[in-house]
Amino acid sequence: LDIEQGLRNAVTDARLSIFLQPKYDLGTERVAGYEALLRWQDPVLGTVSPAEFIPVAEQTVLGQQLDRYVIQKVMELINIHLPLRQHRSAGCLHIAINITASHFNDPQLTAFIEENLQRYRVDPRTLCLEVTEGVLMSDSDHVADNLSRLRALGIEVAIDDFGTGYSSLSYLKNLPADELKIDKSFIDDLETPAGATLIKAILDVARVFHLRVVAEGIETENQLVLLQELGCDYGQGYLLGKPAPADEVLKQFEMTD
Ligand code: G
Ligand code: G
Ligand code: MN
Ligand code: NA
Repeated sequence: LDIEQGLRNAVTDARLSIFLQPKYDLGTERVAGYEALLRWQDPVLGTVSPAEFIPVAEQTVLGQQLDRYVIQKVMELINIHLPLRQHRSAGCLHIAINITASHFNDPQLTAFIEENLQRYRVDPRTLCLEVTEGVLMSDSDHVADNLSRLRALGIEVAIDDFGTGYSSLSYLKNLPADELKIDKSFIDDLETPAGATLIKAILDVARVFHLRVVAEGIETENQLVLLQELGCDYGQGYLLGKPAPADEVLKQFEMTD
């Protein structure tokens, strides 16, 4: 049984689940939103990490199916668990979804998202789509069209794994994005002088281009304090919260309505 066949079965047998990891506002130390992370529990293969199966899926039509599965599931979760007032006004909880690079080239992506926004009565401002640098640098018309239509709806776009791709700083100018997520590898180096300087430089550049910054993979108290001192907007990482099953995470919001 290989990953591809296993994944095909998983999609049809609903053995995939959505976990959510909190994103904290480092100024207020409050949860600003969550990132949806796919988990696959297979009876034969055990727990398979998306780091293993996303690259395999991306080679086939499964990549698109997985993205659509996550998009639909997340909207359903918001519909079920988040009180409407939580996703009616800007500045409320954001839920981020990772979108595979190839899927952004799908001319039907925006229409699919719009259908689900309507079906599940989700305010588009609740959603953020995470894409890698390569997507935003693509010269495909479909990519540009999806990006501008999605952002016109009020959906935010975040650049995931920032710093690990092309990273020519000139491309940040006029970039159709709202947020930049600094890859964990840079946060790991934060306690070295060169590492701290690099983060400072990224924060400066982001400010010039009006991009909010998220530090990924914060694992120690010292990293957190340093990032707060540098004025980094948001943070994610095991220190602040590990990914947990979406239903468990979102239960708290139902209660407060
Ligand atoms: O959650 P974890 O650290 O195991 O994720 C590993 C990788 O898989 C990360 O690069 C993450 O962005 C990616 N990933 C997790 N969930 C999804 C998803 O729902 N869709 C896509 N396209 N990638 C995901
Ligand atoms: O590529 P992307 O940034 O979407 O991947 C996020 C991945 O990083 C997820 O698989 C998530 O489980 C993982 N992750 C989140 N926080 C931490 C952390 O503090 N340490 C480590 N090692 N992984 C983390
Ligand atoms: Mn991500
Ligand atoms: Na990332």
